[in-house]
Amino acid sequence: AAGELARLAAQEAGTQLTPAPTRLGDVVPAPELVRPEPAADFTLPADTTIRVSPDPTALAVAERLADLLRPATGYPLPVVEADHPEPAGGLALVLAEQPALGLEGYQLDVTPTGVRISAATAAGLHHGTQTLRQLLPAAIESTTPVRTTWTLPGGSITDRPRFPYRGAMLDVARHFFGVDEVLQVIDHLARYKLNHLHLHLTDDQGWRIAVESRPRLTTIGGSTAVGDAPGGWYTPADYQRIVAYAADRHLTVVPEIDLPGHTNAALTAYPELAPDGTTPAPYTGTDVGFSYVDPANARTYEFVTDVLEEVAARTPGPFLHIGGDEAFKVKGTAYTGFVERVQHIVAGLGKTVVGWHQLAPAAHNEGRVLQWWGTDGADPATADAVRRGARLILSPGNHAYLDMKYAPDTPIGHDWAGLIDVRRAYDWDPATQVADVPAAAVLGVEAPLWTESVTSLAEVEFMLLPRLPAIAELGWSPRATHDWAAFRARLAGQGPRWASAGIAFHRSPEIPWP
Ligand code: TNX
Repeated sequence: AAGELARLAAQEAGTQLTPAPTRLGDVVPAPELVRPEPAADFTLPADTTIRVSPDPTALAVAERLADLLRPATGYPLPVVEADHPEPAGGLALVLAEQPALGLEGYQLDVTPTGVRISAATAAGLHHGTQTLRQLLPAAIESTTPVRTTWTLPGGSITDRPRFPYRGAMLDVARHFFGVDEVLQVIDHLARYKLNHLHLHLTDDQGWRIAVESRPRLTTIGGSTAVGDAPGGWYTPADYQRIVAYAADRHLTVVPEIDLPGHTNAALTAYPELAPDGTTPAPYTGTDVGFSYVDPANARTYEFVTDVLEEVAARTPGPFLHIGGDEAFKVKGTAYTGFVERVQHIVAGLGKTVVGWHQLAPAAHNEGRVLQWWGTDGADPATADAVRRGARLILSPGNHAYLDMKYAPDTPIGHDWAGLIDVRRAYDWDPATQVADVPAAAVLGVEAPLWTESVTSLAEVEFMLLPRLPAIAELGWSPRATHDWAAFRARLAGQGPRWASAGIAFHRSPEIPWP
């Protein structure tokens, strides 16, 4: 009680007690190699500078780092270019050849003279800055100045990802999320070193991306959402803002145009593509599998080409996702024939096709990627597609689906794939999830958030946190670090960070939150 009184008194006096520094290994996702040096802690002085290699992409990482650290520290943190940046009592971001670190790895050293992050790429530097952020006290996430000592634990981290593709999906079709909300979601992904944002842009309940050659897709198809929720869509400038903001945080946007099913919104706008040519009623319920564009109509392929051409032209990343799920009314060769034509259109636009694993029976197309959302790893059709050359993104419904409820009393979400609390999200291995698929065919992991019942950014955050870091860790950390007891202890340390940032999260009873 006396200690508590002293703490309150100190708070009232406008000072805060010095927090114990975070331990060097307390990072999510777990780094590959951590070597603590207990005598080498470093405290940021108020006149800290960020020295950075003279390269525009490295400079952008330094500016983002300054943006992250300025609000809570209140320090000016000038960014200074230097040919051979050294910490010199502050922070240094060094771009230099380091073959062992690959395309996204980094080396971070905390010594009494400062913090040095080096990497061969700006992406590596960026991931290193996300580690640096987690090594500072949780108050660093505050949006207003906090008076404390900003101490980092001494030692070295050498780190690089296990898988090249680490993503999350946001369904902006069932409920619409505006640009500013998407940008905040991107921030959460970047924290945990994810590098892809998959946007589910079209579905029965709404079409969310403007296509200039087909304006009614958004003016009509974009006006609805689940229930009475407001519609909405991204103009080319909106989409450009999302893509650029993501790129600044080393995330690639993967746009999905879901075909041939999940197309009721498109058919309300262009009924000539409907199998019977009649205009369907707008759909604001949550059933799936009833709508489809007519695979036997030549105009369908003109439509698909027009749409994919514009989306491809506005998307700098390599991937175009064509959906392909739950087209229950397009069966057999009608389905595979449609998919093969669309895969061909995507290839012609210079993009790599991604689709849900229902695409598996269609012929292989150079580079194609299947997103597996099954719950039973015995899936001969997917294994066969992999033998024919497909690569996989793993989104097992019973582990990685962020729209599943945590527990029976979770107020929003589904439970068709089971309840998913943190341990269930964490306890699987992407390399062995689908039988008869070699680990080398696994491109990585993705955590999808479907939004039939998710209506606001606060609800998105509640479903993302704390499960997203579990999926992120499976995608980034070497399997040798996989350990539930250690993970739950490290994850617990993220709670105060989200609290400092004002982010609502699910206080899972599985995690020993401080
Ligand atoms: C299945 S998973 C769907 C979505 C739903 C989701 C709800 C997949 C490729 N399709 O249309 O939103 O279940 O969990």
